Amino acid sequence: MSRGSDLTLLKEKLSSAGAITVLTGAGISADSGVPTFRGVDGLWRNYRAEDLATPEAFERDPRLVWEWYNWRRELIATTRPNDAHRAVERLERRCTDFWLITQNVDGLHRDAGSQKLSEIHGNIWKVRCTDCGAVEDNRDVPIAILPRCRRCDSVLRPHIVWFGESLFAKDLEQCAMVLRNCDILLVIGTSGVVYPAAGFASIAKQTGAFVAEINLDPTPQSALVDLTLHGRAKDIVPLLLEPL
Ligand code: BJW
Ligand code: ZN
Repeated sequence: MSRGSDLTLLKEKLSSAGAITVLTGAGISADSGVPTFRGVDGLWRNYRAEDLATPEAFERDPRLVWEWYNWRRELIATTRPNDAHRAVERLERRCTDFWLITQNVDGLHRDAGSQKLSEIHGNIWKVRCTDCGAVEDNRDVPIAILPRCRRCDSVLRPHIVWFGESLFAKDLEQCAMVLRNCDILLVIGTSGVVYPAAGFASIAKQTGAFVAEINLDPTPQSALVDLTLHGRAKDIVPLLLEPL
């Protein structure tokens, strides 16, 4: 099928869907200037996310991990939501049964006004005490290294889910519900290699949802989904909201 007829089909599906779930990854923020993890600009000082985003890396060298986050906080602080984030927010307003699952920690969906969302890997603008567990907002750029808890003076860490750590139970429960109950799942800008999110398209498919992927390139999920639109999220997602 041509891209034009795929686009029309997806628009028809969206306009008749009762429940819509959207899953986003780094690709949706790439158009705002946030580097993706597995793209050419995903390295920092030759480290990959897998080298730094682990509890072991933080235990070994918390300063190094915080320096990486400082670099990312500086970069993300200068970015703004793009047309794709804004279109996802408009979809939320248009559909009463809507949920957004984002793997992104940059907060750009919230900045665009999205409210019905789970940030399943956390948020770069929140910190958590490694001892008492208190979570608080922190927008310092740069953040003082090493940042310390105001309550107990222990070291703070980013409130982010690292490799080998479980996602928060409330997020997993919410995801299970919205994946099982949706009529359509839109998967936007994720490489589909990091679990558990990499399994979400398959869960929605098994329970009868129509699953569509929007990505620059094919992914491991492409064979499983009902339809793929190749291109930039900022160009394609707004088209989905145009009149049929
Ligand atoms: C565009 C575009 C444009 C570009 N428009 N598109 C085997 C089975 C199951 C699990 C595991 C397993 N082996 C290991 C695991 C566990 C592990 C895992 O999945 N590892 C894989 C690498 C294999 N998962 C975990 O540890 C998770 N916890 C968990 O599973 O707990 C239970 C458990 C533990 C241990 C063992 C088994 C079970 C936690 C995962 C937390 C991930 N956190 C990170 C880092 C956070 C650091 C930070 O941000 O500060 O989250 S990893 C990193 O990847 C980040 C992202 O959210 C995540 C996903 O990446 P994403 O969004 O897909 O980005 P990219 O760069 O990969 O892709 C971008 C895509 O966009 C590409 O496709 C481009 O083409 C596209 N694109 N420009 C449209 N303009
Ligand atoms: Zn504390």
